[in-house]
Amino acid sequence: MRGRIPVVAALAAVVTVAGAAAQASSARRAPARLLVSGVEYRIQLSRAAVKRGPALIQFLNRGQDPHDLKLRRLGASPAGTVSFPELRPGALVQVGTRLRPGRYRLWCSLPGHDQRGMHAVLTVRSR
Ligand SMILES: [Cu+2]
Repeated sequence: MRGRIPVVAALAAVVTVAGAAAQASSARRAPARLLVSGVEYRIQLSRAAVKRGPALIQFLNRGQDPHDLKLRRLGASPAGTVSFPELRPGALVQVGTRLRPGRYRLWCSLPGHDQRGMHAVLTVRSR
């Protein structure tokens, strides 16, 4: 058993982990939505590009092993990394964040997974 209980939800339900910042501005601007699917050993995005600003990102583990997800703008410091919890197979989590224009790298940080192909790049448009 793990000491930490990840915030996960069944496929039918969604939990927002860190939506406060996104919600504050979503009254002015509807959030971008993105579904990120992880499987051994690939990361698939529902769309290659989203608009800047508030974003709701769902991470779904479609694989047979646990996976997690990290998201960071290219050139940003590690402190700017958005972390999704490690998910069991079939689990889904939703995280609210704000995206600045640029290119973002997404990857699974479990040992060896990034090197085996679990990474992708997302473009965030300025408008
Ligand atoms: Cu993984």
